[in-house]
Amino acid sequence: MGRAFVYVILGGGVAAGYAALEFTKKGVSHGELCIISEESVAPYERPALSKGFLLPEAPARLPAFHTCVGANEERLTPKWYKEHGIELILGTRVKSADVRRKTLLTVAGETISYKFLIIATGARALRLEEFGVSGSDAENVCYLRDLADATRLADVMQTSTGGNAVVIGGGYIGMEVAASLVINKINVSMVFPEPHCMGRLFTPKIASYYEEFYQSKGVNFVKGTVLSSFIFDSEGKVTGVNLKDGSNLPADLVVVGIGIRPNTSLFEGQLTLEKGGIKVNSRLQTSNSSVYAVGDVASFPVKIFGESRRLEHVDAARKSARHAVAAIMEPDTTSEFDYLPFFYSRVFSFSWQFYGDNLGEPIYFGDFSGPSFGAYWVHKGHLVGSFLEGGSKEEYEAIAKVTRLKPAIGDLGELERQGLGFVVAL
Ligand code: FAD
Ligand code: NAD
Ligand code: ISD
Repeated sequence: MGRAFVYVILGGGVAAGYAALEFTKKGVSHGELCIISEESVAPYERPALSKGFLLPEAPARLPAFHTCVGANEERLTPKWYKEHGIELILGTRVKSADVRRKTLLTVAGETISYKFLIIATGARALRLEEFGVSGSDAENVCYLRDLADATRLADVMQTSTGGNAVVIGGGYIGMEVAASLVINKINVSMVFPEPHCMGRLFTPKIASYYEEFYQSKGVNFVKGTVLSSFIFDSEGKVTGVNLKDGSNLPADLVVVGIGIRPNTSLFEGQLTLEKGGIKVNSRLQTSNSSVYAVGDVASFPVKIFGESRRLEHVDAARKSARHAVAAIMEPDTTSEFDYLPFFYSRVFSFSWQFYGDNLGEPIYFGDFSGPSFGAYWVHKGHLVGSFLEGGSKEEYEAIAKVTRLKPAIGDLGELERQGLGFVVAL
């Protein structure tokens, strides 16, 4: 049993949706393209799951956040795919791939062949079991990667109002879900090993701004330790957590956000890997010329840094997907992917954006007791990264534009004095 397509997108997440839109813009014909996804719904904007989806009132629900609304583009509903002759093969896990034969084998036993493959398999959430702690399957222990996880989390949250939640991990999921839990009137303790939250991006000074606000909302930070075991009741429900520092915390609900692993396993031994992902060139092409990789799973050359990176953010997924499609459909006129890393988050009424790299010395500006402040990172005499909380559209555009230019900085004190004025003036 088998089907053949010219173009196959493996994975039905953010990158898949943006790739599909780009294929239609480049004139793909009906019946040429399919998306194979383990998920049972058409591609959607994953960022909504830790934000709008968890609101107590008028929460976001599909079809409202199908791609590509996150980039103010058309909303690609199942009807849209049908109208454009794009086959959505949903609820279907691919269990093996043969890049030499150009085939994928699904769990149901179907062979799907392609001329061009775009790997958009994203990543999976790391499990506590991988750190030697068992109990992730308990009914009130939640992870957050896909719609099924978010639906379960929202259900458990509803039955935990007024109770206690323990959030394991102080990264993006930890911070965004903790804010949602507070908004849902649940008491929150956050447990993570680092000395401050968002250790991959924030400096201690930036982190303390957000931590102080979370504390004012009742959040209890337990830093420098990790979970050692769960405490269960007689029915297998978690009632608390034991920590490595010897303390324990009560829990009606546990949310785990301890990082991800890219879904590369189908291609290990067949394609070149790098930095935990699938290595691609500046056309998003893997070591096999018929196979492209985009989004969280791809390690691609970031020209501005002069090295390859694997980025786990939605803007990179959207743009790498579009670029790969352009490289496939218009190979002669598509230039190399020249991407400026962009990360953002929204929690409570905060909203920040970051561009570039957080390397070198941070130079702070603005009012750290007020609604808008930021930082530049200066490395080897050049501005390489910019962070801004509470900026206007124009200010965010300005920090992005200037960061891309990597301007030489002779006088750090002058940069500090000019603050946001430095980028607005350029
Ligand atoms: P994904 O969107 O993860 O899609 C991968 C798809 O592949 C899934 O549909 C999966 O089921 C499918 N798949 C995997 N293996 C197989 C297989 N073998 N067979 C079939 N299908 C398969 N980034 C930001 O920049 N800002 C945010 O605010 C933000 N919020 C986020 C909130 C949450 C809750 C999460 C989980 C992530 C968030 N991110 C955010 C990160 C962002 O969503 C990811 O970077 C982005 O989704 C990556 O897109 P992708 O298409 O590469 O992978
Ligand atoms: P993360 O890498 O942002 O943070 C992981 C956190 O878990 C860190 O604080 C880390 O120290 C901690 N940790 C690691 N091992 C631990 C352990 N054994 N016990 C306790 N803590 C441990 O990952 P995440 O928060 O899980 O997010 C998952 C993915 O979703 C990431 O790719 C992230 O970029 C993405 N995401 C992005 C956004 C955004 O960009 N706004 C929002 C949500 C999710
Ligand atoms: O939080 C988000 C986000 O960043 C998106 O792209 O939600 C989505 C869409 O905006 C949902 O409408």
